[in-house]
Amino acid sequence: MEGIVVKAVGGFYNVRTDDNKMYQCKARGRFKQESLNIFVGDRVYFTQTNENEGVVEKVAPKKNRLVRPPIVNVETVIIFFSLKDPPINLLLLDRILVLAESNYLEPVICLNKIDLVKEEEIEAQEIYQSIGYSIILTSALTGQGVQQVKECLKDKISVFTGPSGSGKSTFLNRVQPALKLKVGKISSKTRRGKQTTRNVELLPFDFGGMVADSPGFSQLDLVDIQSDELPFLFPEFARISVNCKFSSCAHEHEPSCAVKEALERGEINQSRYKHYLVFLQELREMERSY
Ligand SMILES: Nc1nc2c(ncn2[C@@H]2O[C@H](COP(=O)(O)OP(=O)(O)O)[C@@H](O)[C@H]2O)c(=O)[nH]1
Ligand SMILES: [Mg+2]
Ligand SMILES: [Zn+2]
Repeated sequence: MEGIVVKAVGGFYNVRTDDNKMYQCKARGRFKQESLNIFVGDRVYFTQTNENEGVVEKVAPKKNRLVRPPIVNVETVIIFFSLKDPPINLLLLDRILVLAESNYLEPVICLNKIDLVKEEEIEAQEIYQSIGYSIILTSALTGQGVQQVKECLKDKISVFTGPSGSGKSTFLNRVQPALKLKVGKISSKTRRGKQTTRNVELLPFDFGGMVADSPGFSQLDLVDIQSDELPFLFPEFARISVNCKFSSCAHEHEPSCAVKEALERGEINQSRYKHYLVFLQELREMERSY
């Protein structure tokens, strides 16, 4: 039999089969040493030992792995920012996009709390749409964007990520009220919500697909990324860098750099380029400290 690990606690794996039955599984003896290699999100093959128990025999190859929360085979990452309370932070958005790109995830950017701002005031929408990212304007309050987000979640393993207080839990409850996720109260001091989500578990959508109940990328260090990879994690840079004089161009001080030329023509966004330099510095400093 086969299914997906939706929860892992103390050597037990809760596995959901494609026909939505749950089995509590242990790892086969021989496999136990490798049991550290079984994660939430893994597709596993198991032998049924009891009505709702089994033994994992084999794990399918993983497509990717997030470190925090520990979850594998994520396909869609819903990047959730509110436009107000708290306001959008483009440096953090670019950091999450770099992490998503480096993990081969398909990012969808939700700009939430659209009910609090005017649509024509949303600068971020144009910047990121022109790069090619999917943007959905949402409101957990009015329900705007719920249908569009559902289409992105259908039949996929997804994580929601983004700052605390941006409305992730409220919105997910709107997508599927039965999830009953805890909603954090915004503290009037910081205008940020409290962190209310913890252990990772995949929750099923009744329209198909699953979502991690704790936010992805909760550790936002750019670990495991090499500084010379970074130019390829900004897709709009990668597309035109074929025209840079040097194939290893870091788009910094090199002559005949197509990226810098595009920046001067206004075809590359200033804040994206600025954040690129911030991350480049960060990665080089990490590399020097090894
Ligand atoms: N005006 C408005 N408030 C929202 C919206 N979505 C969430 N909120 C509020 O923002 C606060 C934080 O929401 P929560 O779902 O806990 O955010 P999370 O930390 O990202 O999970 C709560 O007080 C929600 O009621 C929205 O679309 N519009
Ligand atoms: Mg939450
Ligand atoms: Zn260049």
